[in-house]
Amino acid sequence: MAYKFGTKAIHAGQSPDPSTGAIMTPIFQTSTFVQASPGKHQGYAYARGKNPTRTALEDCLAALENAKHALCFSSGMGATDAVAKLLKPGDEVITGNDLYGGTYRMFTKVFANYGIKFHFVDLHDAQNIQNYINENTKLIWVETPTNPTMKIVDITACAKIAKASKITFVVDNTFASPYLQNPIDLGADIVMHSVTKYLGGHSDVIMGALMMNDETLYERLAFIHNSCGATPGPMDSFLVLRGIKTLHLRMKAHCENGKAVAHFLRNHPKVDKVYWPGFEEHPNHDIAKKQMRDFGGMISFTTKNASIEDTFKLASSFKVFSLAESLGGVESLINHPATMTHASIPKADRETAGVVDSLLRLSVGVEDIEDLLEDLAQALN
Ligand code: P1T
Repeated sequence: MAYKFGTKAIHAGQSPDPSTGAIMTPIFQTSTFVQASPGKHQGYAYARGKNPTRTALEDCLAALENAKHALCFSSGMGATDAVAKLLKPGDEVITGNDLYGGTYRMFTKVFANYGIKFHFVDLHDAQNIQNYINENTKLIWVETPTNPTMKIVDITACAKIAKASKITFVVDNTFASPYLQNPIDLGADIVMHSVTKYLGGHSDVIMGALMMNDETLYERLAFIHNSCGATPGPMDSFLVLRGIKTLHLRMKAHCENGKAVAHFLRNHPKVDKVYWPGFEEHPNHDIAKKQMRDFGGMISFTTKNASIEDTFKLASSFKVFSLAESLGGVESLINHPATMTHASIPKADRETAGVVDSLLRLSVGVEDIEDLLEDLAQALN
């Protein structure tokens, strides 16, 4: 039977522990598993490769993204690193020009040194990709909504282009979460998540994940996963399994609060631009409406005539929102992308993507909306 999202979030991959009946998957805090004779074991040999707590989480994550397989990594960057390791010198990658700063840094400062070429392209019109495809193109990497200006990329259109040229197509689905968007259903080959964010949901774990259907791709990535070893421990796997049980409830609240905050900001006299995919005038809003179920709780905004000093002052004047990197937790956060999450991107490239010094990014949490709006009002006053 195909269960709905909330039921999968609570149950997928998990059944009562056969030895005790414990309803929660135990934390298998062990590095190794005893073998009856060499190679004769119950599916688990050494915990870098496989651990039962992690297996339960991987099965749950695969179910949430309507995928056959999932692999969990010790961070989102660990997951991205594994995908990049599918490439070899001479290969080319097409990606967006508005990306999480850490992804940009890994592509330009690590993998470019191994002879891999990256094209950072405006993906407002997915057809733009066509201009950069040649026989060396092996990967298309897309974030949507993008971090931090919430640009929307047409997943179905990218998938068609990728398929026609036999290019592996990856979607970083961190900002949407599987509750709002399922890229594999729209033709993506791999979905990547910073599990640290909405999936974990409680700002207490760093983790990443990849989900996919194709068996060969899964085997190649599972080989890299085990060989290179960026695999998470059982305690973190347990915390995420527990966090995911309320993903659907949290996401509903993030979307509701996000909508209220976005409208509040748009109507505030000191606010200049507001980036939130739910606005009709937001670029590619019609595509967001097609490929997402709601618009989420991530919002960026600029204030009128603000210097960087004014922006720093504003960022530090909140009482409920905390000034911190990261997003997707129950608590509301504010971030200054230009000097925090996106500091590794050269200023000119950053500014082309809209990441100007006066831009602030909000991860709207699930606190009472009246308190969030009051906090915004007092800070902007
Ligand atoms: O932090 P980590 O779990 O390694 O995930 C990296 C990552 C990948 N993709 C996206 C879209 C991300 O936003 C991130 C991490 N981002 C932040 C820490 C941030 O505050 O934007």
